[in-house]
Amino acid sequence: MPHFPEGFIWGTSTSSFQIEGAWDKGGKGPSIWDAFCRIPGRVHQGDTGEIACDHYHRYPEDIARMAEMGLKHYRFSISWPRIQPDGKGKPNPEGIRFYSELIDRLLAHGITPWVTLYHWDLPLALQMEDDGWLNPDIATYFRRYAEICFEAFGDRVKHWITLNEPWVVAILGYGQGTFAPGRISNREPYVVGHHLLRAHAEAVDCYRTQFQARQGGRIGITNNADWREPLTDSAEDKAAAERALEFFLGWFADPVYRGDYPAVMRERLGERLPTFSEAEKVKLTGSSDFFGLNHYTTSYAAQAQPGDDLYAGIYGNGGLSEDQAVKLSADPTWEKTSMGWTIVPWGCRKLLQWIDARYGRPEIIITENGCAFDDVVEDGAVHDQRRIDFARGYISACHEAIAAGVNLSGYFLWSFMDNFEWASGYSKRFGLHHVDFATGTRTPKDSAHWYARVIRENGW
Ligand code: PNW
Repeated sequence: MPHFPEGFIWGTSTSSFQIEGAWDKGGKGPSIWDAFCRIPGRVHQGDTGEIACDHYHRYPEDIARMAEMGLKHYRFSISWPRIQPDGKGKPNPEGIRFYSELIDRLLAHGITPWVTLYHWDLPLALQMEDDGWLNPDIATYFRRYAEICFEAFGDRVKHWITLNEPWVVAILGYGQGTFAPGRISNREPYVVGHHLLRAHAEAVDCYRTQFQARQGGRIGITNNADWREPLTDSAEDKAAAERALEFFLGWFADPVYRGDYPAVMRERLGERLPTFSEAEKVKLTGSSDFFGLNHYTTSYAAQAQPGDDLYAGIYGNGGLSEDQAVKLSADPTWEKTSMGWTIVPWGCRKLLQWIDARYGRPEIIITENGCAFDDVVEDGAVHDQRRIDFARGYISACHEAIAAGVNLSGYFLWSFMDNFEWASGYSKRFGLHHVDFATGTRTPKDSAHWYARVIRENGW
């Protein structure tokens, strides 16, 4: 049985909007996702986050279940509008108290909290009054919000993640318009990406100058990336795959590890890609204590040919494919999850090796990996063998990457329980626990029992 290095971190992940509910309780202000859900047609069957898993009220039960699994690490996010209802100004004491009690209870059960500051639920007022991530001033607001969190929770939280998946915020929120705030543009994503990076750098600077020495924690950013496999051995297709990875992950990781955007983005985007000042480059360079990675799927990449419809039969999400001149496709033999995402474990190994080489062997932590499948509840059990097979495949790929020299130190499964899957509402289930959204009842799936054993044995 393959084992992982001593001290390898095994965890599960969630996010505030997807599980908490209590959308207008405890002094919380509305977020852009509360608003987006109420626009007809944006979210599957008009689902909302009003109740979600009701984790806001049921967190003691959820933490008890975590402890039952033997979970030692749990990643969750803080809802900015619970802390600052309109995104600015004084902290809301009830919001502070909620997360403080959550953290205390996790620690009392021997579970280490990994806290994401921003997992997409922007205070609505910042969107309506300040244009959200399009406004350069948001870096200052985010720094202030982060400071409140470090101040309130940093005595107990030692693992911080500034932003979850800025690529999704920029591309799905401002490029394709399928996520809040629902804007469609081929210019705004690059502006938004720029201010997300500046905001990240400000939060890290705040932590490092005001808190890190005293509190002794670590802080980083989490990016998402699929793997891009060249469709053929041609030089053109290899270059296309490399370019696709640079537009996907290099966009957000190069500034953090190398101080600026990939050259290929500058060449192809010209003035649509903003530029960093020298001071910003200094703040960004080295601004992550670990390389947070969310990874779900793989596709082939080929050089786009004139007349190609880059979005025809689109497989997955390539971002703005025309900007990259990349045509994506999937091998018909690859199995897919209920999201339509291909299951290709070796893509995970190759991506880890690509990151390892490009960024100089950083410490990598997979902060999300997982899959959606439909559940059948029979006699109080969910026999989700496909989820077990998926996780076994990807965890094996992680093991191979480590054997090949990659400095991977942790793996978090998405997700601890079924939850609000954004534009798909409650129709997609990623959880290790089945949630009946009518009653809130949680049922551990077979995958939860399987993962508990992986954690216990540090391997499988
Ligand atoms: C991530 N894409 O979202 C998020 O961090 C989670 O909140 C989410 O539930 C999970 O993955 C599953 O979707 C993504 O289109 C959403 O490439 C979309 C994409 C990637 C990640």
